[in-house]
Amino acid sequence: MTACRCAFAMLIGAIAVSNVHAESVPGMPKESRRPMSSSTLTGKNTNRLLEKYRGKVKITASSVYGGWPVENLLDGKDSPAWFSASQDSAARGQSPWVEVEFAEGVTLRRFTVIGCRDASYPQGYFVLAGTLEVRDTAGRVIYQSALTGAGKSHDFDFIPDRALMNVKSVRFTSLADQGDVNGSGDVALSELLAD
Ligand SMILES: [Ca+2]
Repeated sequence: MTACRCAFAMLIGAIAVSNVHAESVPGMPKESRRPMSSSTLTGKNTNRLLEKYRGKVKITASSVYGGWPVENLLDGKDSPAWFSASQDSAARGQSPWVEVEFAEGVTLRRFTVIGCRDASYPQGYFVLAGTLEVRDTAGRVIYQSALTGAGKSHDFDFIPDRALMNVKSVRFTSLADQGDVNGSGDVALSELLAD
């Protein structure tokens, strides 16, 4: 992996997502269909759910770069991060995603995606905009929302206007990223938090 330090060539991504809106899903709460807005971190996510089910959740991704496994998303540390495989980025025409699956239906109040803070490759791999899709134990999409990342590390904080019940899986997918500003064409995320 070659870290490109010619950072902040993210203008293209920012423009690309300006017209993206959360898709309409039948039966989805009205609040979820609002247009994409900037994510704002409001206090720390307690990570209640992932602490409670530690070791009992299934974590998967669209791909993995060797040495930066998907388990890095749940290790409780900003570094190391998870990296997608080479060329698995929105900037390269792909839809890289990460997903948490619970062993049983849970109540979800908040889901936070911590942007790349990897100590070795801290720049050039950010996801700039992404969408969250939550499914219940019947496989139905019960919540979908798209956000642009907030802050210098591009974090995403999804807070539904009411608690989501009977949640089985949560998937975050990159809509725009810096896959075109690093040598590998990949993206990275540091951590996932669920309350
Ligand atoms: Ca981590």
